[in-house]
Amino acid sequence: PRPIRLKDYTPPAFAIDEVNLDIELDPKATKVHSRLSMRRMGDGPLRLDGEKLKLLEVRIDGEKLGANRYSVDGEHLTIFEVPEGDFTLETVTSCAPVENTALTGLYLSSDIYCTQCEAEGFRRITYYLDRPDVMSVFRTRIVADEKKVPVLLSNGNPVASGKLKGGKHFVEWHDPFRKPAYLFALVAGDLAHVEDKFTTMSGREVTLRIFVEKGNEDRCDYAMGALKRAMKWDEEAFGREYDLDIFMIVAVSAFNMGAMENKGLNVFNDKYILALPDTATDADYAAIEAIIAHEYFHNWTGNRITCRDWFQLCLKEGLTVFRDQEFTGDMRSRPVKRISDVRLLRAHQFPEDGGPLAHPVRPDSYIEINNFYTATVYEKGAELCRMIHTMVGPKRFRKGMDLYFERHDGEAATVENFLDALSDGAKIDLTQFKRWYSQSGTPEVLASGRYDAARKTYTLKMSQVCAPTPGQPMKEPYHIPVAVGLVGANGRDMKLQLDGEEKPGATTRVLHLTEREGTWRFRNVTEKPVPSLLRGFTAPVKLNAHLKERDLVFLMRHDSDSFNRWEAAQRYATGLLLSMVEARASGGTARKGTGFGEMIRDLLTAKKIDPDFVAQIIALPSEQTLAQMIGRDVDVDAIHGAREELRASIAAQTKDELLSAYERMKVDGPYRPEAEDAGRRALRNVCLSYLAVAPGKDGAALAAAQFREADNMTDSIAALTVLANIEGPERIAALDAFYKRWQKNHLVMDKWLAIQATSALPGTLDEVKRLTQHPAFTMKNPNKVRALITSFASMNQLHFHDAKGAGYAFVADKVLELDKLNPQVAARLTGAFRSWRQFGPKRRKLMVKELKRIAGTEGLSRDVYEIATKTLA
Ligand code: B3K
Ligand code: ZN
Repeated sequence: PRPIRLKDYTPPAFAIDEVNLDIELDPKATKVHSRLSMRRMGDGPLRLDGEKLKLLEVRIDGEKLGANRYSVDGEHLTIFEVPEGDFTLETVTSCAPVENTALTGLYLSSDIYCTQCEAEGFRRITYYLDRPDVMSVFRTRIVADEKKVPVLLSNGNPVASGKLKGGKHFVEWHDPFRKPAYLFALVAGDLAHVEDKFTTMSGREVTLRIFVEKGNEDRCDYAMGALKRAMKWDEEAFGREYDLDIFMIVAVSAFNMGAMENKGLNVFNDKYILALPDTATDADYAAIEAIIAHEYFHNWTGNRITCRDWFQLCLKEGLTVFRDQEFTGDMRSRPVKRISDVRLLRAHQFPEDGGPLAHPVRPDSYIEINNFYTATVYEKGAELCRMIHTMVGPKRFRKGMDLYFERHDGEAATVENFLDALSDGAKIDLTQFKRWYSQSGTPEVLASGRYDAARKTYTLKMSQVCAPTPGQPMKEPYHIPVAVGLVGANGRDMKLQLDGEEKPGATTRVLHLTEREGTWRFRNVTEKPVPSLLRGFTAPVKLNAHLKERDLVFLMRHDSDSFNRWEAAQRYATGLLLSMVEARASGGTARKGTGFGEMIRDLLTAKKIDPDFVAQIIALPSEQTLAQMIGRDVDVDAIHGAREELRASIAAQTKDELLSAYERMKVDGPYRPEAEDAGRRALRNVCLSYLAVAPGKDGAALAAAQFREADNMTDSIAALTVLANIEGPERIAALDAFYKRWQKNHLVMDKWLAIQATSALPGTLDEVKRLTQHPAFTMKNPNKVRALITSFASMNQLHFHDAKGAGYAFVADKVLELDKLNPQVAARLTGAFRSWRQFGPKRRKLMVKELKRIAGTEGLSRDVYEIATKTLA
């Protein structure tokens, strides 16, 4: 397969002014009659994209073309000659939704017809210029059996419907907004719906409908509420109003990712819609709210302004993630949201950026675009928007965004368009900043400070380096905004006065590191401060500030910036854990540190606490995080052992406080998913997980009791997770009871699978293998694959990296099996091998062997081929 390159972009040779689709649904042979009003725009032949289609007829301006006038292969339909002026191209094709296991294009989820067109799925529905810069007005007429398929949905507004002979019926939809084909959607089946209304800021009434499989109507309330909050927030925060008369969401069970922002007809993985207290966890509720918002926000950032080409993906994804993060920050706890976003960035994006699959936020080449819906494009992309927001502040950022919408509404835009609008509207020079979009890798910032007591100055030096990444040996310096505070011995922030400034000002300042090195001198600093750097994580960098342990302890207690308090705690714990890991490897003794336990004790006994934040700060860094910090010759057993040891010693040190917090944090009254109650549950359950490893058997008993008595899924799952990691009859009994109770609920069964796949107990791999044969599992459903196999491969570091390579071999087998069904999901799973260079020679060899086996398999998809070969390179 050949790579596609950004530098080869050329505008389309034809425009499509109108699309008329007539789709007659049938599982084995869906017939699509398409009429495209076309117009020549540039040179070149008319070459339409099409895959897995049976071509039945081609006509131009009504005249049927003989086989000598066109050619077809597996990817294109080329018409040799077309009229000079406007013309109509008609094709009749057929496709087979029931055979579509790749879940891109038109497929069946249970018995529901459903489409996924982003990035290049529309070409599996009909021949088309399937690229985002070809925008058109769509009219879609859907025909199906009235009894079996009563609900027929597409984008826009319904304009006609009626009965047809032979028990069939039709509905016709018209979407007045020009859009690229990737935003097309069709959903049809025997669906139920719930309905609500939203009045927009200009007073228009919009009908809101959520469609679900029958019987699930009572599980949509939270999603509907979240949708209304998102609609209101976008009006207030960005001045963006919804533009059609109806907004629809459909929940389906077979879906390659989280959700899809099709114009007026979002399609969701039902995991992110369906929720009741006894089936969904707090984390599920939070994810539902965030994803509903994300897809809704795409209506402006993605749909009204779309991408010129797929290299510009971050234009809609990074920006929309930034918007949904801000939304959640407003709806819930802002500091906790920031902490969890940075956790996510470090867990997924940093390793990507430091490994063989590193690519810029705007990639310059790809083999399979679906492989580029990555943490880099999404999460780092969001960080880039956030940095601009940090540098200009909310008011100017809004001005920049207003200008972006004003200039590019209705267009397919580029990253340059976005940066120009922001730079003009928010009045900031982004010339150097733009490097963030084209250079891959995570910059490292080194900082050191010196206090001069005689002069009362504090001098801060910072420098930046960025290690080479694939294809990029050298990097130009980045424009890095670093928010800085200086904390006095009393724990208070000092007012900051930089050299050359008349008087002291704010206590947090954003410094701009734009060269390889920079120096800042603060004046009138009356005592030696502890620096609090990169407050709020103002840039996606790795900061090394050489802070002493006692400074970390000080910051974790006193920093006014919540993010940096959490950060200091994480660094402290990480330092301790790394020394323990090393001690295990060298047979030496580890540094002893009780500071973390003391902090936990203080936090848990403080008068006023924010439970959600405390839950974050007292949790230890994950095994994966530690592996990343170590970076080479990683010993997964030593990491696991050290982390368990520290966990147990903290638990022993603070058992009484943990127990009393566990009691105090109990939430009374009926379950409410709101952040306040969720925070209490989160803290209570972190306490439970520590107590489980405290001396004595109380922890296990508490977990067993909580498991029996829980009236909500959050508490039930937390208890079951603890039990699943303790060998014995209670474990089996709990897993069985859970299974018996929830076997009919496929989403809850996913949790049951994932808990077993992530257990640290020996024998987990065999259990996972057994579970692949269990009725609750199928390779055909991506949620099941992710719950069982991806969880094992990417969240069970201990067992995936089994010393003999059994974990690798199992996952590689599954990759190959899955690739035949669903290349996109198989390619994701292949990513589990990406950090092979971090491990010792034995494991490296075993991983490379599996990667080579994958890469060398005949008939491999483009998706898996690209990931496997790039990972090896
Ligand atoms: N835009 C979709 C992702 C499509 C992925 C295609 N492989 C969902 C989202 O980001 O909102
Ligand atoms: Zn998105």
